Amino acid sequence: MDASPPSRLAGHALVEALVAQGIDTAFGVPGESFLAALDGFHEHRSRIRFVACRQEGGAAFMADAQGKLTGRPGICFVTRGPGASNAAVGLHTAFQDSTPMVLFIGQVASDQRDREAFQEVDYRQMFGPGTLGFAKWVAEIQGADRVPEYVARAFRTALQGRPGPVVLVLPEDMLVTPTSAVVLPRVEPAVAWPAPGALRELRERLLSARRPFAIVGGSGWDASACEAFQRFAENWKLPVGCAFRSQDLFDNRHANYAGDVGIGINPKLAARLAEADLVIAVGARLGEMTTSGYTLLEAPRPTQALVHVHAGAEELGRVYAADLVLQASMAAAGKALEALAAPPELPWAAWTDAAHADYEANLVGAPVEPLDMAEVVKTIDRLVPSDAIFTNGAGNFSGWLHRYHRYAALHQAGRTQLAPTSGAMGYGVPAAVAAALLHPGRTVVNLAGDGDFLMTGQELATATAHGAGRGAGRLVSIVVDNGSYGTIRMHQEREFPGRVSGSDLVNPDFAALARAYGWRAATVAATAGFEPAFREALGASEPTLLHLNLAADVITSRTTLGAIRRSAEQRIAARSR
Ligand SMILES: Cc1ncc(C[n+]2csc(CCOP(=O)(O)OP(=O)(O)O)c2C)c(N)n1
Repeated sequence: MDASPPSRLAGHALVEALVAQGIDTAFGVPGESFLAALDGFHEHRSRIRFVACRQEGGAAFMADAQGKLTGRPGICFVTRGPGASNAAVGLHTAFQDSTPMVLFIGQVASDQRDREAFQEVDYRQMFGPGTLGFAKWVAEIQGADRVPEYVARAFRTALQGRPGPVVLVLPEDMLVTPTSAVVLPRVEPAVAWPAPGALRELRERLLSARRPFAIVGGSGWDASACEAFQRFAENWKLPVGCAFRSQDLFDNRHANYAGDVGIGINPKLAARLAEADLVIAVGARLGEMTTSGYTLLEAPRPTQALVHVHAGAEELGRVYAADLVLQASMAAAGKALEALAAPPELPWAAWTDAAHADYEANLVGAPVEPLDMAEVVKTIDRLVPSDAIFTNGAGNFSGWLHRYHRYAALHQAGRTQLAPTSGAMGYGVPAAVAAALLHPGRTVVNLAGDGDFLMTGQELATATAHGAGRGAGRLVSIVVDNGSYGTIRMHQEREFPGRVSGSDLVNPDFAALARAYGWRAATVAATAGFEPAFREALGASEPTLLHLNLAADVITSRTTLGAIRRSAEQRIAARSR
């Protein structure tokens, strides 16, 4: 038995418990509701740092990025009602992305509960698992002596099965109560292995397939799992597509890579997937964005035979009536799949080669003047180290990154893509700041829209305050300014052509704004100006914002607003004839 530590405040024990779980960084915005926990961070400051952010939405996005980068739960501390409300966006993002996270929320003292005391909210109602959108588990720590128990369970719940966020509520009086409770050891999630019978059946299905296709996605991957999955794909010469915003789970330069199965999918890839006779989805939830609104794989019963491999039993059969389900953690899935013996000749070799050729061909787009976003992304790709981390929030601008950037795989470089499958605007800046703080030696590039950027742009101040982007690595945020909530404008032009409503933006001078936060900055209006500006950013020892002016008409990497409007007008005219 461990000897009991001397009595200390529960807030201190809480921070000790985080250290025991291997956490060295927590993000948050302070509140008077958890002063004793903040004091715990002070007490243990040589082992764990508290990164104070400028808005809880930014802090929660940073914790999500931490969860994605480390594979351990990201940690976020916020105060009662207002703080928790702001943090909700990060919680929702972590839920949809299956990112392990623990959000700690300060709560009113126990003897004030249920009076609608100052900032009081019932978080079990607000975020409870019943909402199916915010948290896997919401609990209030019931007494100082039980801090270790709740923290360990929170970590296990966040990591095990389908990973996700957990909320732990901290009554103020609990945090200031002394306790001698011993913290519990580091939690390692249970590993689920696929059943041998199911693996045999998967092999038989592969042997009788003619046009198989593998989709990799979701969370819970580590380097060895990714490597093992790659060997499985090589052994069986499978074309591999990455689920929406999971593009770093497979080497984008690999001969089996077929492209990303997400928004703005390569039409040839969509056609190939529709033609496949067997889809093997590993780790992906197969959400709306990956399935093009449940059409590429028709819900609930796809036309293709479907093998679904997922760590969470509750995900298997939830949307798709798959032909075969395998419940497995990604590490175990990788090992089991790579051990499946493949025949020497596979009838679909040409199909896989063609899939990769389609991907390569999709890297070439029509040139655009004066600013060609494809060239911008390719320039970045050429100049940054292969382990550079790319972050983005939501908006059409991200389509250029997803189409033209060739992500390195997790097993080659660690995670290189931080992007919200929830489509949360504002994710990219905080994720980039978190990545730069957690990996000071790696280069971090954020691509943001003008709308997207200003949702959380205040976190440039957090970067400055905590020295992000001042190590060996570089931190660059690129704002694609088209004076518009362009994505919404695009949908408007398609549905209500010519009737712009609520989607025009009047922007600040982004370069001046960045300088005010202590960043370097430059504005680029034409393709030729980008490379020198980006090279300068890579040479600088401070973070840099590059402000790019893009005509609103250049709405995606495939079409223009004008073309969308014209085809909508023709459609409407044809209907009224
Ligand atoms: C937090 C949040 N609010 C609203 C939306 C709806 N939405 C999706 S894309 C978009 C516009 C994005 O604009 P911008 O960042 O300028 O990028 P663009 O589409 O112009 O490239 C909006 C408002 C969202 N996804 N997330």
